[in-house]
Amino acid sequence: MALADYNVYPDVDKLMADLKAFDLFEHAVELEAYGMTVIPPEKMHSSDGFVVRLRNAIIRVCEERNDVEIGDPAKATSPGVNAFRNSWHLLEEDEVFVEAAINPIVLTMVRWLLGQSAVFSGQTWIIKPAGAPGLGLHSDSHGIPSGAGQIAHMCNASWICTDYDSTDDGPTVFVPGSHNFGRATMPHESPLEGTPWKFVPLIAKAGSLAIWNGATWHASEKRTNPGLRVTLVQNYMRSYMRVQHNYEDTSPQLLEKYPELARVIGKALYPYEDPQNPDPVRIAPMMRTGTDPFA
Ligand SMILES: O=C(O)CCC(=O)C(=O)O
Ligand SMILES: [Fe+2]
Repeated sequence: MALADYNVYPDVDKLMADLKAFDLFEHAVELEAYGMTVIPPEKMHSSDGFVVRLRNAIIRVCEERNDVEIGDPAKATSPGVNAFRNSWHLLEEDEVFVEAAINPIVLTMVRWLLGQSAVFSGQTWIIKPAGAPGLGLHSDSHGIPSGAGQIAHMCNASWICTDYDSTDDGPTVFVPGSHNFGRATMPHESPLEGTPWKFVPLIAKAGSLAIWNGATWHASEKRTNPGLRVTLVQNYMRSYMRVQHNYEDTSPQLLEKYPELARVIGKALYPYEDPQNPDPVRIAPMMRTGTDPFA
């Protein structure tokens, strides 16, 4: 008799049943041990043609929102810096983004990491041309202070929309086990050249899902191959520590009279004001909070 059969711990029993039915035990263990795992397309239970529809939708929305022409990502050259703008908040642009967000394998792994109350936090694309630089090592668990690393607080469930065959494709890279450090990277640990930490590349076929504990340190390599790397990034979070009232609408008169008030209501913190664009002014303090409990 399996422990789940006693039916005394429903939040876990359902997960165990799903992990078994979808053959995900190895991925669940990798996620615990390494802080990340890659689930191949054949295990994703996606509908026919899903990843092609997803890739096409990303390209279409990018073209429409940014007034650029991209065409076939395998043949496209750099669409220019404008293509990187307006990349967030895709859910209502095409139902394929809803399919991506509620895929049963995605939700099983998300709930394994974040519990049954996990919530969807945001979707954005990455469209990366030849010559695009990499990104330094960082944690996505913005706002989680060091000392709170025993559990995952948020995660990143990214759909790989073009093949990542080697580091020349400019893939994400990970420091295995770094989720257990329970803190964000310090500036001197961040650049891939010179960081003392060992990292591994995300190698995966289009249609795979890469999922990582948001606290797992990751970065990306420079892309040297022609064509575009296309990714749908999805963030999920635990539901706790949400404000009871959205004080973003506090009157300008009060804010001006009481300058401390803006800080107290988190005026410069998440969520973004512009739904389609991350706001560096809001990201920086959220990320810094991850380095120290007093930050
Ligand atoms: O793969 C990349 O380019 C880095 C992406 C990243 O940091 C993220 O999705 O959080
Ligand atoms: Fe990241």
